[in-house]
Amino acid sequence: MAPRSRAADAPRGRRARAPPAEPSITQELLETAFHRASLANPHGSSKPERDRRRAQLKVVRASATVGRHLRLEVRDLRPPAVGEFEQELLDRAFGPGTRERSLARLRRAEERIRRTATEAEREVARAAGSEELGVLVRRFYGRLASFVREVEPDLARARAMRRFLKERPRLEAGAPRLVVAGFPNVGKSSLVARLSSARPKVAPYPFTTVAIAVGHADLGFDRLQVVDTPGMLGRSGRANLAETEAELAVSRAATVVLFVLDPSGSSGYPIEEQERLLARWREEFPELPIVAVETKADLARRPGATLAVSAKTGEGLEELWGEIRQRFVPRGELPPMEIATVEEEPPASSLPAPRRSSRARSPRAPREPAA
Ligand SMILES: Nc1nc2c(ncn2[C@@H]2O[C@H](COP(=O)(O)OP(=O)(O)OP(=O)(O)O)[C@@H](O)[C@H]2O)c(=O)[nH]1
Ligand SMILES: [Mg+2]
Repeated sequence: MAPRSRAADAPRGRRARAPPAEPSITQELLETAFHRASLANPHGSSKPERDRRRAQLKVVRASATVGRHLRLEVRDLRPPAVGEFEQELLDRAFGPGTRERSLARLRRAEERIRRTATEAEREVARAAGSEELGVLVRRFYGRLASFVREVEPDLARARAMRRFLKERPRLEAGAPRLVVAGFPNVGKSSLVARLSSARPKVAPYPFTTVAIAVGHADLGFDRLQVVDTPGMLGRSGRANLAETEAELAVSRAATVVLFVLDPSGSSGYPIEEQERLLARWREEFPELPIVAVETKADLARRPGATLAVSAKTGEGLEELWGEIRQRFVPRGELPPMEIATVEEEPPASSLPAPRRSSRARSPRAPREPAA
């Protein structure tokens, strides 16, 4: 006997609504689930036996399809894909706790679907005949549809979050990271292009870089992730998403920070302001190794600058690379001891609060992102 059409089993309310221009996530998902279920074509010696088996298969397939899709929708929103950096970035972009709440609601929906399917299977096993089987399957489909509709906003949020993360390179968990940071327009991306395989956009205006980008360099014993960041201004409570992303890359993702200073004035930001921000980072993250470098040495060079480079001419880059390399040690090797220095009181902070876990880490050992 030919399988019943999915239209016959689909919840009745659905067909009465005017179809939207684009199918919603719920619609898409339910269509797929009901379609898969409608393909059930069981063997059996008698028609009643086949009808019962078909009803069982419909329940099992529809619920399994929905369950699998719900899991797929959240697969990249959990560790290891989401580390400390990504988690805080999502909090900032979508609201604190949004990811966790949506994941919890989707997990609950999946559990309810599983329980309801088990109940429906039991009822199908006890059903008296074809008519009752039809009623049971339709009722189960109706419940399934309402569970999925309830979490439609969470599904939409999960997709938006996945898209947001997809637009950014994935930071390799556990591998060393050099985060290149500083004020806007100071030459960060130009240096990243010189130091790594990345070829970020370079332009003579601030906020050319609006999200992190990653290139790679060879440390000899490990592959170094070189992270380009948007410019940051250290603005208390007024930072835009790009600035916040840069601050989080420094505070949550960096093994070592390369803080780029532009003394030439061509960036539009006074060197004193840049130095103040550097001093605050050092004060608030005393265990985070920060290498300060002055760039655009072909335009201006301050007397006494210890590390001065030019991304344009290549001057000083070898020395800089040597300075960077010695901050990294092979994984598992103990870092050399450092003597602590006392610094003056910083102004009230606008930087992300340091994490206890990052303070506890060795200053030179590659830092692992939180699972
Ligand atoms: N003369 C000279 N110009 C440089 C040097 N490094 C960068 N520039 C110029 O400075 C401008 C800004 O360079 P970027 O590398 O885009 O600076 P950025 O810090 O990444 O800028 P944002 O992404 O906007 O924060 C560009 O016009 C570069 O060509 C340098 O060493 N010498
Ligand atoms: Mg840039």
